[in-house]
Amino acid sequence: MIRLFDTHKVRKQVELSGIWDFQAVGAEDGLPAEYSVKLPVPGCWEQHPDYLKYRGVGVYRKTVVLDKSSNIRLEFKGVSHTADVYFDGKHIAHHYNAYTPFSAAVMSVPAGEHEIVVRVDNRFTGQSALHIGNDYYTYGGITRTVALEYLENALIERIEFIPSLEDGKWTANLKIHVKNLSDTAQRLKPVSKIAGETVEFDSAEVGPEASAVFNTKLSFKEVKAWSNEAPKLYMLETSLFDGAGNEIDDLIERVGFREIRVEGYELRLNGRPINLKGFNRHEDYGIVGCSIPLQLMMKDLDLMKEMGSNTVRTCHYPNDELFLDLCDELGFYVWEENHARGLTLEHMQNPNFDRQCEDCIREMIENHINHPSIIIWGILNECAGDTEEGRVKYKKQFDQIRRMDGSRPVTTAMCHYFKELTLEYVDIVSLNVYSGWYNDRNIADFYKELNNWSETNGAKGKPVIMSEFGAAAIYGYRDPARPKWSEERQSDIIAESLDFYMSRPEIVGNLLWQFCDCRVTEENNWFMTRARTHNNKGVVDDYRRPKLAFETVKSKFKG
Ligand code: ADA
Repeated sequence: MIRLFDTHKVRKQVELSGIWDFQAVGAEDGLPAEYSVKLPVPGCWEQHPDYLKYRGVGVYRKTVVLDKSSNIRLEFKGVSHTADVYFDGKHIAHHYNAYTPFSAAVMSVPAGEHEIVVRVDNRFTGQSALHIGNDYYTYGGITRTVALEYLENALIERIEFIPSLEDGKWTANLKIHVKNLSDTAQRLKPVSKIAGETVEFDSAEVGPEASAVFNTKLSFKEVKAWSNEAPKLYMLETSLFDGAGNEIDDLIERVGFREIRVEGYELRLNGRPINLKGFNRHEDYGIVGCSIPLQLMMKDLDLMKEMGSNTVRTCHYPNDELFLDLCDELGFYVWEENHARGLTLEHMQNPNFDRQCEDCIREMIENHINHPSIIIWGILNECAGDTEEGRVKYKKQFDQIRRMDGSRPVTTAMCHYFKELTLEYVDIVSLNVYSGWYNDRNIADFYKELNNWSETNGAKGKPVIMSEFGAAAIYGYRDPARPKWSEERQSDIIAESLDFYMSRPEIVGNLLWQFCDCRVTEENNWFMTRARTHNNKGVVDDYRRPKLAFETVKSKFKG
């Protein structure tokens, strides 16, 4: 499944999910002559008995048959973590980062059989600044859906729909990004339909192989707002016409009318203060790894809802669009962030770091800007924001986000208490604090010290989110002495944390670390502090079996 709704009526789109040929190869090898294995796409290669912990290079192959001669585009929703794509032997795309989509067009492809080959690399090398051995697992493979699209000589590349409330009335800025694929100039004209209104743009001449943006501001009389309680969605259908008036392409988006703002210590949705109750969730599930099928994504959200949660943080990378579609439909608030976890200054000095972060932010926002569920953009979880060089990099990334989308508050989850230099850049102060687990500091006293520090060091008057807190427990390990790693102790620490944090007026959100246990890498000695080579701080385990803390969280969030 590509999305939870049809994105085209005109453009023909074929999903390439299914069984692909696969061959593991050496890092220096060329493309294989023979393929000995079959693997499902989407999927992680770790689900195959021969590749349970394979870190290396693997090549996927699929034969497709085009029923007519056409320009085509291949769209990959996620390949972990570096992809090189070949079409009929010709290299057409290179992409780094497991968690953002990319595409490549091929012009004038004849009807008949063609070969798609994807070389996938999940190694940790100096080339990769963001995927490193870390406290989550970097799986390998084509882990999200692939689609093949038939294109005419121009296409709608993407659409941006930014709603806002002006004097109680909904308006929206609408931008249609189109591209002329041909080598001659042509007149193009988009027409959009939403909520019973039709928007005719003036046609414009677009140069050979050039892009153009059609921009307008819309006002609406009677539309319903999107919120957690009533997640009303609208289809935004845009057609593209050529100079002769032929409808040559279309793109359907699904949007919601909602506005999110920080006002004083409050986070306001459609003018009304909201409180975020939720979880950090890694895309990880026993057996299937990071390639989670729809029904299990939905199960996660159902479990969160059962606990009275309304929010999910996509720690520490952009998520599968299907998951975001579900959040839109079910009315979950989402904090989405770029890909980075715990990078030291040395990691941030990798020559590829700035570019890889910039690409990740750009691809995240371009692809996810229309999801009403996303109400916060985050960056650089627990990186070196306590250094001068780090501060400059944080600023650069916040500036990039605000340039691309000024409609959502920005934040970063921080842990360099009393030293962080980035407080002035955030709209919301986000604190990762493990009092009670990594140390026996008093939860309330330590928070008050932190709050005092942030208020006097650049974040005066800003709301706070407790972006991570929690404790580890091994599923099934019960002990009346309530030692660390027992389900009882985890539940105690969470209960005490929630009782205090939920009583503070400036804390607008509590996001537990974490929803589910997740696999971590053996590299960088993670196994030494992570029993089972998993981060065990989930309130459910990696198979979603609830620990004692499940009921505790439920009683606090619902109580
Ligand atoms: C950090 C980090 C998480 C996780 C957590 C933990 O706060 O952001 O990714 O590693 O600590 O379990 O210690």
